[in-house]
Parts: sequence; C-alpha cells; structure tokens
Amino acid sequence: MSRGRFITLEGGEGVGKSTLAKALALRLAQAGVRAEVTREPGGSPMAEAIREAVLSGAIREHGPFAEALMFSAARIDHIDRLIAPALARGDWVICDRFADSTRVYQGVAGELEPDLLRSLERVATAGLAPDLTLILDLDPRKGLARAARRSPDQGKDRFEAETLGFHRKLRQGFLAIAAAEPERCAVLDASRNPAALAEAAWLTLAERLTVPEAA
Ligand code: Z5A
Repeated sequence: MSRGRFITLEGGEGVGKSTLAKALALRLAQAGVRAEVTREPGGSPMAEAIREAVLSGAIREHGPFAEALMFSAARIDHIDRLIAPALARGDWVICDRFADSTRVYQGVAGELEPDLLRSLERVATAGLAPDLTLILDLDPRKGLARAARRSPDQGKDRFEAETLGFHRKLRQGFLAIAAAEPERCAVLDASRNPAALAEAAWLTLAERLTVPEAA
C-alpha cells in the first residue's frame, strides 16, 4: 500500500483554513480518497491539552522559545499518534497549521533564531515534511474581522490579541516561505468566497499531487 499524502494549510488568523480543510476532505472523499482532517496545535489528546495551555496565554510570560517548545512537544505527539499512522495506512492527512506556523509565529514574529528553530523543527518532525502546503493569503484586517465574527462572545486568544503590526509580519513571513520553497508551497488568494477558494485549492491539488479524479 502506498503512503498517503500530507497536505498542510497555513496563513494568518481567520483566513479560512478550517473551512477549506473540510471542503477538500469532501472533494477527496468524492474521488475515493480517505482524508483525515486535523489541526495544530492539537489533533491528539496530549496536543489538545497543550493547545489549551498555550492559547490561554499561560506560557506567554516565558517567551516565544517556551511557546515554540510547547508547540513542538504537541507536534511530536500529533505525528506519532495521528499523522504518521494515517499516512502509513494510505490515508491522506489535511492539517490546519504545521511547522510553518512555528517558523512564522515564533520565528518571524517572535524573533527567535532561525538556526535554533530549524534544529527544533528537525527533532520535532523527525523529517516529516508536507507534500503540499497551501498558504492562504489575506489582508490581516479582513482575517481578524472574520475570526471576530465567527465567535463574537469569546474573548481573543493569545495570538488574536496581538497588534496589527504583528499580524502583518505573519503575512510577510508566510509569503517568504512560499517564495523560498515553491515546489512545496502554493499561495492562494483567500479573499474569495469559500466555494471559489475551495475550487482553486482543488485545482492546485490536482496539479501538484496525483488525485484519482485527475489521474
Ligand atoms: N500557533 C503558533 O503560534 N505556532 C505554531 O506552531 C502553531 C500555532 C501550530 C492556533 O489558533 C494559534 O496557534 C494560531 C497560531 C498559533 N493563532 N491564533 N490565534 P487557532 O487554531 O484557534 O486559530 P487559527 O489557526 O488562526 O484559525 P482560525 O482563527 O480558526 O481561522 P481559520 O481556520 O483560518 O478560518 P475558519 O475558521 O475557516 O474561518 C473563520 C471565519 O471566516 C468563519 O466564520 C468562516 O465561516 C469564515 N470564512 C471562512 N472562509 C471564508 C471565505 N473564503 N470567505 C469569507 N468568510 C470565510
């Protein structure tokens, strides 16, 4: 049995990753491909517990390196318990955020040393890299407004509460990764409506990976 494909969705707040992940899984299912939708931080019980701790802001006082360690510990558990077994049984995995988020949130915006983060990433992922990363690009003011509309009664989490300058840095950070790794990454204009974005993402998938329908 061949290994499944690993697709990651990246971008700033409220760009539409979770919505797109579900739409892609549905299209894959229609093409006869079993796809597991998951997220980071999270995706396994231990990683979900770490998610709660980090997004509550409880780790913030220890600085971006402590947060990077927490995200990395969550990633190790997520890979061991969910991602690697799913890929090994031939399922595809669509993951809402992965290592690029650590590079951008803790590296670019948190200003951690790139060499330090590279070493941490190597250890945490044990060499697992996405086959395709879709970077959803959107003006951060629009993304933050979408995120606020989605959950008007909840307060902002640790990262949503950051300044607009922080969110602009994130956008530039993701675009820089896409420019440095064009074989792995594709940038999609996330200002389109969900159906149009899903169609563009599906065409990219068919172009870059062997999807049964497109084979
Ligand atoms: N983080 C980190 O710092 N380091 C790391 O290594 C990792 C993560 C892995 C996770 O929070 C936080 O952790 C994240 C980075 C940090 N920062 N924050 N905050 P999260 O998972 O809660 O948040 P998020 O990843 O930013 O996702 P999100 O806010 O849930 O947004 P989304 O998944 O991209 O969007 P959505 O839920 O699909 O859509 C948001 C709303 O917009 C919703 O009402 C939709 O109906 C609507 N929507 C969706 N698509 C569209 C389109 N195309 N047009 C119009 N409206 C749309």
